[in-house]
This record gives sequence, structure tokens and C-alpha cells, in this order.
Amino acid sequence: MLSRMTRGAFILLEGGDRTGKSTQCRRLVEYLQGAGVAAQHRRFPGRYRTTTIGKMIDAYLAGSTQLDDRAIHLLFSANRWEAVADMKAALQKGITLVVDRYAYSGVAFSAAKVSGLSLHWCKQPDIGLLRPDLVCWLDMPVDAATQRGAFGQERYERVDLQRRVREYFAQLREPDWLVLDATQSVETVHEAIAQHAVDVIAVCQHQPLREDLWQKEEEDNRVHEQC
Ligand code: NYM
Ligand code: MG
Repeated sequence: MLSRMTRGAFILLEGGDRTGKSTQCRRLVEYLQGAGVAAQHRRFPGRYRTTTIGKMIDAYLAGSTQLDDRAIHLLFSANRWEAVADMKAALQKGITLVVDRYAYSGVAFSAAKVSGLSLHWCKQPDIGLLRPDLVCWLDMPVDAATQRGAFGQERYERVDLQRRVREYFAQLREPDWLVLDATQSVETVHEAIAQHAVDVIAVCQHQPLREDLWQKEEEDNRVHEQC
């Protein structure tokens, strides 16, 4: 009998700093594995930090190097592009990827800087990347996030910037995002994410991978410009 290959789902958790993304990613991977679903945790710039690009990002975030805002933006994007082959291979093997941050963080953080990079400019290098099957936005007021442990130690962990990051996430939000009140308990947030994740895993297992992040929007813009 021919067995049909099934693919894993690309589940993304996004949000500002200290909103609980890492905790929720770990909880979700544990839950899925416990339910017999092959699942792995990935994070940006995280796991891909071992690359030359990843190390440049690390040095920048730690404050030990300075870079032009555009240059660091492109490095974050390049760090996603260099991970695509590995992510696709895992998904095609049937492994569900639970990913901590992605291109939405890339755009929201760069656009939030005082240098005023436009949303449009920031999106360009990530157009055509793998598109997540589910985006969970862990949202909470910045004042509550800053009260959580160790806030302020890294570049970008400033209240004014985080407020603008939150506004940009709101602008990037698409209708199918799962928006979560991240001030709720770990368990409450986890249950909502887990329920949606299970549904999405079932729905997308026979669908092709989507390699068209922000592509439709870009094409619509072009048509609009030609009119
Ligand atoms: N960050 C993360 C960006 O500025 N652009 C990106 O593309 C990504 C993926 O890195 N403050 C920022 C957001 C965070 C910082 O991430 C480090 P984390 O998940 O807080 O370690
Ligand atoms: Mg952080």
C-alpha cells in the first residue's frame, strides 16, 4: 500500500521580550511529544547562533559591536534564510517545528528603532520565506513585561522601544493569528496554544509547505502601483 507522506506544522510564537515565549515553546514541545507528535523547538536567532551570521548577531545584541540598523536587519533576515533548508527538511520528515521568533520580530524591532526604517523596507528581505501555519502572538502591556525578571539587560530591552514593537506587531497582525493575553497563567496560555496547534497539525499535514511569506501582499502592491 502506498503511504502518503505527511509533513509537520510550522508553529510560531511571537511577541515582545519577557512575554513568556520560551516557556510556552518548551511547554508545547513537551506536550506534543507526550501526545506522540514529533516536535522540535527552534528559535531565532537561537539555534542558528553557531553560524558566522548568528555570532555577528550575538555580538551586536550583547553590545560588543555596533552596526548600522539596516545591516543588522539584513543579518537577522539572512540568519532565517540560512536556516530554511534545515527547517524544510525537518518539516518534510513530519517533524512539527515550534519556533520562538521569526520575521515578524525582525520587522517589528527594526521598524521600532528611532532611525525610522519603514515597515515596507523592513519586510523586503523576508519576502518568500517559509510561512508559518500558525502564528501565536503573546501580547501584554509593556509595563507588565518589564516587571518580569532580568528585563533591561540586553539591547532593545527598553520600555519606549518595546512599546513601539508592540504597536508594530499590531500592524503586522493577520486575521488568522491567535492573539493571547500573556498576563494569564502559563497553564491557561499553554492550553489555548496547544488546542490550536493540534488542529493546525491535523489540517496542514497533507498540504504543501508554504514558501510565500508576505508574497501576496507584495504582488498586490505591485498591481496597485501599475494601476
Ligand atoms: N530580534 C530578533 C530582532 O531584532 N530581529 C529579529 O529578526 C529577531 C529574530 O533579538 N530583543 C531581537 C528581539 C530580541 C532579541 O531575541 C533577542 P530573544 O528571543 O529575546 O533572545
Ligand atoms: Mg529577549
